[in-house]
Amino acid sequence: MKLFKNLNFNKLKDGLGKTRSKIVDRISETLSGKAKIDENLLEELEEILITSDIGYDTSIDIIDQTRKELKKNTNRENTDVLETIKNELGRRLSKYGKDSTIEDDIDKYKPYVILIVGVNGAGKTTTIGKLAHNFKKSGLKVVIGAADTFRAAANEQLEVWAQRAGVDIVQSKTGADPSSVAFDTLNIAKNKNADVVMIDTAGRLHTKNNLMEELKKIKRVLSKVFDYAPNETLLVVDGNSGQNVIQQAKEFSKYTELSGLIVTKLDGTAKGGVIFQVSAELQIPVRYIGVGEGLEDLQNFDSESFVTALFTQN
Ligand SMILES: Nc1nc2c(ncn2[C@@H]2O[C@H](COP(=O)(O)OP(=O)(O)OP(=O)(O)O)[C@@H](O)[C@H]2O)c(=O)[nH]1
Ligand SMILES: [Mg+2]
Repeated sequence: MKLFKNLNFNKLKDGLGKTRSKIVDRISETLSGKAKIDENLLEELEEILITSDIGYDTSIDIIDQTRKELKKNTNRENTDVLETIKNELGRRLSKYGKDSTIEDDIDKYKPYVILIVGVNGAGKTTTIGKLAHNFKKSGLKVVIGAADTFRAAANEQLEVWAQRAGVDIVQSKTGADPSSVAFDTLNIAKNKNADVVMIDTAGRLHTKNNLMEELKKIKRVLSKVFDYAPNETLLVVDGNSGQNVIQQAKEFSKYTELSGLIVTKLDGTAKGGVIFQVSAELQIPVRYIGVGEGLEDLQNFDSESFVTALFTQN
């Protein structure tokens, strides 16, 4: 099935403005006017990468590759260092999740079940609203479950998003067992013959053991209705969190197997470089990225477009 994929290059390019200044502009400035690319210059570039949330190991590795490229080329002045760094970054980003996307697999299950997890305020509920909108636009029947029963306002917030997207929502009282909401949601989705189910969960600190155990219970309950469920457990992380994103992702994956990442708020942050690090460290794909607060602002993640957008000056 050919599904609608939301990818607006200009919006992505604009959204990545601050990250571009931090990475690409600094590299360009360092390179500009330098006739000779020597070891000092390479070290300067390495430092720029390390301080751009790309991660220490990745940064060292990229400069090593650049060094090798330079050695290969007898005429060093002709080596486009910026282009080499761009290619190296792109290569790392495209390593995971190239084979298939959620959109490719969604019609293989009915319903396709997506569990959304993450720390407080990462953007889970907003992302579910935007994703529901994208799926609906593709002609899919969507049901979302409000398994964040922790916060009083959580139901209302998800309900507003469900209305905006024009999809069904299943909810319960504040304080209800999140697993029971998840269970009801899947049964209702079954009766309605829905194509996709998304389960919203309460924000939880990865350091709180009992809350992390609760996620396991939600998963067990989902698999009681459909033995294959959930198809996806997506961790939502806030791009502004920089290095904390890595820590969160590692901790969550200790408790629950994650199938992919959603990185939000890339529009306002200079720390977008973290996307190069998180996928490599966790060895799972980035599936979607948030580039704003509106209904249209969740894009399918495509590594090539991301790197091109990041390296495109106006
Ligand atoms: N600029 C921008 N803001 C975003 C994006 N995604 C989410 N937000 C904002 O981030 C804030 C938190 O979003 P929520 O969706 O409520 O986050 P949550 O993870 O559900 O939060 P809890 O349920 O409290 O854990 C809201 O003000 C959103 O509008 C994004 O891609 N860009
Ligand atoms: Mg929420």
